Amino acid sequence: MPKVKNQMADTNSNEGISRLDGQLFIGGSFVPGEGLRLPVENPATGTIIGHIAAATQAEVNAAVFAARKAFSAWSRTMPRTRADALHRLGNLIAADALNMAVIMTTEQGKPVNEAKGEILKLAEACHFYAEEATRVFGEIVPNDQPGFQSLVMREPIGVVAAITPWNYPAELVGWKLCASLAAGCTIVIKPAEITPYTALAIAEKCVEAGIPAGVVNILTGKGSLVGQALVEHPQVDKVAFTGSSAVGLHIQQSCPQVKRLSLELGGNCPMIVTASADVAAAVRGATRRSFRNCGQICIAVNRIYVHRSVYNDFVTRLGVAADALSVQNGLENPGADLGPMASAEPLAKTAQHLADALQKGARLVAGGKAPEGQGYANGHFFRPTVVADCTHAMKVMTEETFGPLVGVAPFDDLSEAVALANDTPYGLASYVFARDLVEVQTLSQGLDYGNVAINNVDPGMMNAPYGGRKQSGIGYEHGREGLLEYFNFKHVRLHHGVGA
Ligand code: TAP
Repeated sequence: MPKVKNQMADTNSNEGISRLDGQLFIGGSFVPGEGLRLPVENPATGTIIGHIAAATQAEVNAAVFAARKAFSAWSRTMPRTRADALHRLGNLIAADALNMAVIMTTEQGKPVNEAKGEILKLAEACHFYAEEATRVFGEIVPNDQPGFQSLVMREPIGVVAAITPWNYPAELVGWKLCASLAAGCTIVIKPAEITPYTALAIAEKCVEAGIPAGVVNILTGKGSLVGQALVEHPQVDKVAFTGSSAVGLHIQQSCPQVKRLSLELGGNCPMIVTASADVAAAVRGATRRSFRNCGQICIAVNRIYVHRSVYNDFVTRLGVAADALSVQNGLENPGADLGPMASAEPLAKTAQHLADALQKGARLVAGGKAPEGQGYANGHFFRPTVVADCTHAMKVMTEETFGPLVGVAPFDDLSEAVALANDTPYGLASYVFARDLVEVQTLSQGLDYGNVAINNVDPGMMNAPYGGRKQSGIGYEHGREGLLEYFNFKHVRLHHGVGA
């Protein structure tokens, strides 16, 4: 029974998971959930690593009640006190980054080194929002009558429900958690069903950091039940959602009360490589941003438009670079380039988009199948794949694949490239490789995206707003703008009579 053997190995390698198994975090305590148990898989081996508790409606109510109760005190703590708590949380997370990374790799698949990098970025987010907490200012607004003064103040919204996907199980929880805590909000988090343990491990750090009971709560279970119950809960004041555009739209349409929503949704991100580009740099950028985390990232490069003068050179080099990437079990090989995909679902979609492209005339340049060998037999592995000579009749160019597949097509003039890049309902991130200043300016103005990265492939940084347009969402994370999503304005118009 090799499966059982594997299962033991997985469990032994990760005590953290058995400690958190079946737990919910409500009102400052870990409690065994009362609902059904749902299995969680290691995507590299196909073995079951544990079971989460599907939170019941009573547990949803208890978590929201705990957050509501904690809000009255937490919202009134001094910003410096909240900042200190966030700094402590960041330090504790950084100090335990490797153990937390192993938990993440076991449930999500990304190699341990990459998972550790994500944990450290979460720690960075804690410190960033800690500092921002002390810099939330109001305004004094000129009045049109003497003797009046108008103050515009910022007050925390209240109880936040955070609903998050599985591709970045620490950062996407953490951005919402840190912004909520900095603003003085309290939070109930519903992580993705397939990556619950990283979120529960973050809750352990909240306890160690001395964050008061009820300020942070974690509920596990299915999005359609537990997530939906939070969306519909009358005591939830804001929903902070990251996930697919389809579920984001459903949340917007099914929310029965007026409440604040921020929606960070899907992408279908283009890269444009012009005639003036540094082709080697463009190939490095495309390789990183198409295949990192197996392409399971909302800002992954899905489609690349290359000027015809450098097209063949670019395609050949990208194929070589993709073939050079290692795909391995990320627990056993912490430094692998790619691990398995997180589950069978995105793997099936990748295979489907590839078949669609090939059937419509695309040329396979690299990858196209799972790696061969016994070590890959039970996991969700796929080689990084490049298809060339693509058109917009193909799904790879028009839909989000969310897998290690990228399509490439040639263009002749810049306006054609901009039109192709903008030919999508999405507007999250776009990429440009060009050295000619006029080309750079034309493209940065013409691309209808919330983020444009030029001669690099890292559009997100903590200091700048990060968000999409069109079907990619509403609202921002990161930067001052990300924090202000967690505040209401209050206008206080005071008649003092002086000078009247
Ligand atoms: P989804 O299927 O949309 O799931 C996201 C979260 O929503 C999960 O926790 C899910 O729970 C929950 N959910 C599902 N149905 C729900 C409902 N009716 N009410 C409330 N919550 C519900 O996305 P995914 O497959 O996990 O993630 C991939 C998608 O996320 C991609 O489209 C990607 O582009 C997008 N994404 C966007 C960003 C940004 S910043 N824009 C970042 C990362 C990912 P279950 O897990 O239990 O289904």
